[in-house]
Amino acid sequence: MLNRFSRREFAKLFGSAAIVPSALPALASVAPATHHTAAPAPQRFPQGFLWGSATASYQVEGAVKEDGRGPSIWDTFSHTPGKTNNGDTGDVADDHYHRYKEDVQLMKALGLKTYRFSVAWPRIFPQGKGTPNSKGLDFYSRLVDELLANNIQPYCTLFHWDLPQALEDKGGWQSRDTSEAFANYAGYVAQHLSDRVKHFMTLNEMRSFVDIGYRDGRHAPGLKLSAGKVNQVRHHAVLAHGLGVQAIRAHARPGTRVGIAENANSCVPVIETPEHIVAAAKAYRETNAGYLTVIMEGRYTDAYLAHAGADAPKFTPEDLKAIGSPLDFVGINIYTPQYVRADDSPAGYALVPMPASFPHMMSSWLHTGPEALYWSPKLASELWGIREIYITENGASSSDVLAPDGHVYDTDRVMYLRSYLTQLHRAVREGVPVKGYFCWSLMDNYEWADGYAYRFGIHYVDFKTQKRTPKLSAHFYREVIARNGLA
Ligand code: GBH
Repeated sequence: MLNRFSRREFAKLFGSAAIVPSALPALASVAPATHHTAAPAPQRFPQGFLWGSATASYQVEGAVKEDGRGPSIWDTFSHTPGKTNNGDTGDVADDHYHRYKEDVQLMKALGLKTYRFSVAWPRIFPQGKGTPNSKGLDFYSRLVDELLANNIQPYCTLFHWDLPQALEDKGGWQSRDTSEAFANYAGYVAQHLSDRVKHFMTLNEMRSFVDIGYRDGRHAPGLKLSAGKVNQVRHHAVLAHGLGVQAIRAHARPGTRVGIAENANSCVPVIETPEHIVAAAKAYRETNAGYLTVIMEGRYTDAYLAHAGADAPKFTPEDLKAIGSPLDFVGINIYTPQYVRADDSPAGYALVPMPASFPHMMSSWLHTGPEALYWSPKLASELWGIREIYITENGASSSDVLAPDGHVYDTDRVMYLRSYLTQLHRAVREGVPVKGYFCWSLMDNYEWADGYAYRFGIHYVDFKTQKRTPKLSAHFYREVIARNGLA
């Protein structure tokens, strides 16, 4: 069965040379496993594959008023009655700000090669811009030192949704000034940490904070803007990314690598036949048009602009140039599949809704479709010729309980991870250039509007005592890392 398409097919489909990069190394290296010397044994990953885990500042740190941190939109939102499950806030969270050394020991016990954390912008610039707060930077400097002392490579995200409230008060992501303030902040952090941090990601999941925060109102800042305004917010998000890339390159040490962590819509062909695969590729490009696609191609697709019509964002050619800045790597967060089928419509594809019976994890949105971990990096690398991809998040919520013997038997999370990693292995074996994988999350934490009831950790956290307990999934992941594979 044909499970990839040729360069000629791409050219025919999309026409433009911009998206049929002459390199297309991925295609050339998508060869039968026997030709791929990097993966020596079945179910083993290439030597040096980076096994990691991820967290985000507001979800784990706590200490929201410490060492000069300014308020973020999530402090405001979570303290607004009725906005979060049980009224939960990130005031204390995992108290990671004080317990980071203990948490690095959890990572070490797992055998992690890398750890992805985010910097809280309001710790560095309490007002969003202006005078930096050195005590804020000190925390991340201590964390980075602790990681390196334990042989764990730091991967640093610069924005994981905790926008300084002072900027929101001036329009937040509705204002272009926020994109510029982000670039200034990103350059500052890169300047000060790039002596030890070699990988930076600009923004985490633009799709989430734009659509859920500014359109649906279920995340901070809780706005329900009109389509035109949301399109402008989305443009400012990708612009912040682009200006951020430029600022990092201008201020970081040479050799610093810059990328992004985006939750691309993970299109999966309903059946792996050529027609559905081609449809999935078209859908991948169009349903990510306002995010990953404009970043990879430096232009909005015709269909995106046509669909927006009078609501299209305002932008300049310079904006697009910044947005399309070449990246050293692309991070993709992958949780659920979006099934796609071929269709006779002009678009050539149709999105297939999930049947009510489709299996999901504790979070009802988290449909369990492991092939997403195969198709998303594969389509991204083939569409845009990306040479270095990381799965910057993948994981699952489970209704974990501490058993009387003190263990947490999260067999469903183990099943989830095993089946997803099997698909990731399939991609890597075929030559899709995935270089690392970050499990979400190292430990249970503040799951945004869902509060503390939804646990994504591979370590169980007792939020009364802050005790961490490795779950069955942590033991499973440790075994995967130790053997660099699944079998
Ligand atoms: C990631 O989002 C985030 O980066 C991370 O911070 C988070 O903890 C983790 O995943 C687990 O959720 O309320 O029904 O509209 C994953 C993508 C997008 C999934 C928003 C949840 C909200 C579902 N998320 N979505 S709903």
